Amino acid sequence: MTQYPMVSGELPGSKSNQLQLRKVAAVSNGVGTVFPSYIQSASDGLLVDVDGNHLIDLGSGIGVTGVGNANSAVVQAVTEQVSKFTHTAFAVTPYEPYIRVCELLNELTPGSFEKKSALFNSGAEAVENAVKIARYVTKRQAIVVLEYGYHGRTNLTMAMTAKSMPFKHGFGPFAPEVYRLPTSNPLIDGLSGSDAAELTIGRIEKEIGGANLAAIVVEPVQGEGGFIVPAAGFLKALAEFSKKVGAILIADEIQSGFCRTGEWFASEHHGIEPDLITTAKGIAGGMPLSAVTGRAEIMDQIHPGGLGGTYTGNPVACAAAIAAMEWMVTQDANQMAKDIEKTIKSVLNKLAIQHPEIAEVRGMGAMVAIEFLSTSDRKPMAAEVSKIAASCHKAGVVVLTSGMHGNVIRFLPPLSIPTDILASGLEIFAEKVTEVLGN
Ligand code: PLZ
Repeated sequence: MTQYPMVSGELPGSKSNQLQLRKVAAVSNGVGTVFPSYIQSASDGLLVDVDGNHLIDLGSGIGVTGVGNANSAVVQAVTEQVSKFTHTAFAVTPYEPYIRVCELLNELTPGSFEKKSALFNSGAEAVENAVKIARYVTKRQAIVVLEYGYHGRTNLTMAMTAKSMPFKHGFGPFAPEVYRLPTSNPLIDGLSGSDAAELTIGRIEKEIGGANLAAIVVEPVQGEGGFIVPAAGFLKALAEFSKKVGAILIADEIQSGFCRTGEWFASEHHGIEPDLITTAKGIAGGMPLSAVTGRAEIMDQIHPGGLGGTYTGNPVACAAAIAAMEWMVTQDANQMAKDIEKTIKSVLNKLAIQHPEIAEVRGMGAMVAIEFLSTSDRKPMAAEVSKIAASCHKAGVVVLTSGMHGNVIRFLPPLSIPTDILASGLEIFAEKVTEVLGN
């Protein structure tokens, strides 16, 4: 049996290095590349680079290819659609796949109430539109977001994103009426969900006033923030408060959705039924598509033409999404995520016993992270974490860092990753942690 990763010589290899020279010459410096091995093909948990190296993919292109790269059902659906037509603009002359995606989203997202959806291109665009809808419907302006939150790179979503470097630095002024308030981060605040919620709600009441609140936007498991899972009861309390004051609860499930956490949507772990849900990433097997799904009585208040865009709900992306969602249903992708959680946590929990710098192993399903704090003063160990990630890359394992302080490594492999490939990637990760921490 072939052993992965399969790497010959140094990474990145010579062909990748040549491409990197062209990249530096042609592509804006503002577009970064964490691991410049250039990819020519990919499958379930493997990325093959232009030098023929087979890398283990524990990041799914930032949580996108949950169904696996070049998933055969997605490839077939895309191929068929692309040979029929590639674009008409749904707002001009519509087509059926757009409707089917909306039907599937209305059915699969949490909430037993009647729902409607609208499609967009990127995650940030979905968040922008959810906020537009919430402001229109409530006739209010204030948007509450949480510490460690990430919602995108457009002007409004930069305002909603917590971390300055690299996302916001120098790009202001940012959109007004966005308020960042404390979240529940059990490792750091040590608070119960209801105590953390009391603090946040108290701040909303004093600093904004419930009557001015249009929406609270939450990530049920925070993505770029470092896979922080709010303590039980926190989101439920925010949902109840939001309802009480006539505001809208928006769950940004762009990273946590589509079976990533072992449920269709991470909101289900918290027992909440958000008024609006934003989705993207895992929705379409790598094709760019995003959506806002929510209560029909909210979604239907917007005037015709109020929501849209030239490419929104592109037919090829819709065909991919239908195939991807059907694959997740028929293959029981939630079970895959739960199995991945067991494999990852068994390795990481053992590693945490060996290394006291591992402050926490957390997350759900195939969305698990490990946070490093120094044992002497509990300071974030960002330098060590980037060293660990770089050594994994050199060994052919793609891992991603995250967290406000860059001291978290997150694992979000494709749900379809074969167990032996996942195990091999984790084994290398464990070796590199021990190498870097040296104990
Ligand atoms: N909301 C919760 O995770 C995208 C961004 C990576 P777009 N996260 C990865 C980067 O460096 O740009 C994300 C997310 C959550 C919104 C978004 C934004 O989605 O499709 O990148 O616009």
